[in-house]
Amino acid sequence: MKEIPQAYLQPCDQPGRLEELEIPGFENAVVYLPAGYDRSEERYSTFYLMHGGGGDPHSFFSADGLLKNQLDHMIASGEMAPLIVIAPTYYPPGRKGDGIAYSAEAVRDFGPVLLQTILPIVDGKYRTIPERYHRGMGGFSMGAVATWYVVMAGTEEFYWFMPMSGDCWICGELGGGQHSAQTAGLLAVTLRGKTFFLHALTGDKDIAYPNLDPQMKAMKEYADVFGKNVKYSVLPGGVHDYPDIRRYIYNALPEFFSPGSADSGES
Ligand code: FER
Repeated sequence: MKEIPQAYLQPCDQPGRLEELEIPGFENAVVYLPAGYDRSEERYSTFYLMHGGGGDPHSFFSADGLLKNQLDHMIASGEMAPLIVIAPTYYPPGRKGDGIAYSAEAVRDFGPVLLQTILPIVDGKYRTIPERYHRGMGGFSMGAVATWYVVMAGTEEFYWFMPMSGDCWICGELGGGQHSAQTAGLLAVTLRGKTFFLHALTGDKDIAYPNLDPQMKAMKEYADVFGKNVKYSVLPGGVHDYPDIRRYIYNALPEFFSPGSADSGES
């Protein structure tokens, strides 16, 4: 897995910008608009990026500017086509500190909110390409758990998925580890015949590795559903924190929204 170039941590001379977007019943989402958005008539792909447990929309787009700088540089260098990144939250106001059992409910309930409420708001306000081939979703930890719910329910709306350091909880908390065969089986029956691309990433020192790794291995048993359209990458030494997650985004996001990726899933 490539390292993020040091220069990408610094501000870029072709910066995009961040703004807030109101979502009924939730704190504002943070939206990243790429350089040139305000001067063009272009339409852009959208990527929905979900924070980890206890976090909020500013967890990824924090005051340190690191993810924003990274995205600016990835686009300015031509590594990645310009895109819009939306960072919503799955917590209703005041509930982000309510612990893991509540988080499990919040991410489950968030799937329908994203599909039915947030997508139309985003597509109504921004110049998006409102088609599933131009929509992706990813997230860290509980944000990955949220992503797996949308993998199950949202392939009409989404084609590209990037769960990072978090497993699928459709069979219960930490279900990817505790019930790997059942989880993989449910994913397989749900996704058989659907077209999508999924890249799961984690580190072998990550607390979620014992949950995600058996799930990904169990999924590989269903080669007709999870073939070259599913990639799984493990960073040696990678841990459960935002710096390694930014590295996963650096490696995986440029594969999205591009015709070559869907059938080139070497890991
Ligand atoms: C995992 C998925 C999510 C995991 C932890 C989480 C330990 C989230 C934890 C938290 O928000 O506290 O596989 O493994």
